Amino acid sequence: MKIFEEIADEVVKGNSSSVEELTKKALSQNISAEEILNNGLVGGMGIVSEKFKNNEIFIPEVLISAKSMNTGLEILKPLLAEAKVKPLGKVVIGTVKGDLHDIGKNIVAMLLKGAGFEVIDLGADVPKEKFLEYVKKERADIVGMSALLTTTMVSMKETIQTLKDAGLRDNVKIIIGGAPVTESYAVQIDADGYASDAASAVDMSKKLLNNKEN
Ligand code: B1M
Repeated sequence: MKIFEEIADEVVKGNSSSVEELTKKALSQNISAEEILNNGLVGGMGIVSEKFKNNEIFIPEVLISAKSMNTGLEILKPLLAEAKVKPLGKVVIGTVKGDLHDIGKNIVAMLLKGAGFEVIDLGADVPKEKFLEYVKKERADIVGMSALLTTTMVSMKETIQTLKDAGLRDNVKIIIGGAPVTESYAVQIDADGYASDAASAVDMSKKLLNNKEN
């Protein structure tokens, strides 16, 4: 449908006022909030995600697109809640204890949201106890941890141990990332996945949940 392409296009351009206008226009044409979300907004962020992965666009453009997507999402939210549209899964995400770097984590959170996940962002400097609390409280499907300092990577390991001690390790998939983090570190600390960038974090999250269902 042309209006979906138009919404997606404006998300890619990061044009919040057009996204708002087109989202309202689509609703006035009796198109469901779910379709607008999946085909328009999420479709647009999917293109952004691919472009970011291919180095065709960079962080500022991703942030602007995500902001425009959020403008549309805010309009749809009450309708989606009414229609009980099921998100792809629930992700609890944060930058680990001692670490204040949140730019990369915020991009990961935005792309996950853009892909249709429900994201609970705990912010930065998140202690292991808080991850545990939210995994329990929110019945999360995925825990996402970010670290930018070599000295804080150990908090990822401690958080996983805390989940194990609470008997909740097997209830969630754990994905980690951040500049100093590697695939082999993920294996070493018993995380389920590592992603080098935000778009890969979305791919990995989808993959892990598919495996969880099987
Ligand atoms: Co700091 N800092 N910093 N810093 N900082 C680095 C990380 C550093 C490499 C700079 C350097 O020395 N060359 C260095 C770390 C060295 C090390 O440990 N090996 C460093 C240091 C030392 C420090 C301080 C200790 C400096 C000081 O005070 N002496 C201090 C620590 C504070 C603390 O955290 N306790 C500090 C402070 C800061 C600022 C507050 C000033 C600021 C952060 C602001 C903020 O985030 N709100 C800052 C910044 C901006 C940086 C650099 C310059 C940029 C980081 C960034 O945002 N990159 C950084 C140098 C660098 O990386 N070139 C540096 C852009 C971002 C989009 O990339 O976060 O890697 P990134 O995220 C990517 C991927 O990694 C991945 O996807 C993202 C998008 O593609 N990803 C995930 C990230 N999280 C993921 C999670 C996933 C999956 C993928 O799954 C859940």
